[in-house]
Amino acid sequence: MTSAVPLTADQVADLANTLPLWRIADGKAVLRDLKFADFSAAFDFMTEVAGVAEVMDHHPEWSNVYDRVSIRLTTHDTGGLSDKDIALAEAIDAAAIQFKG
Ligand code: H2B
Repeated sequence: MTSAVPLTADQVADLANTLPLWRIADGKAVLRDLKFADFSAAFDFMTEVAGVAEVMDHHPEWSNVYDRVSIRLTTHDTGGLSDKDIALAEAIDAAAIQFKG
């Protein structure tokens, strides 16, 4: 498995363009809150993302309440944001489109 590459300061500064659906928390993490039709859709989304995360060996911090999922992405191995967070965020954005119907 390839190791995570920390984002440069320029890449962090450009995150609003790279990941427009995510908020940046202290330059150390990105956050996104999602709402689905119901619990079943939210859980199907989480199941899809869990599979992607396993393949990527990069895992979200997240919580679920009924039809809502809150996600925080950061890289524990490097103590901040890395290329793996961008890749996982992009995969999550694609899954959100799929499961939001
Ligand atoms: N997920 C996240 N979000 N950050 C990491 O640093 C990380 C991970 N490291 N998943 C992986 C697992 C590492 O612990 C294994 C050993 O590759």
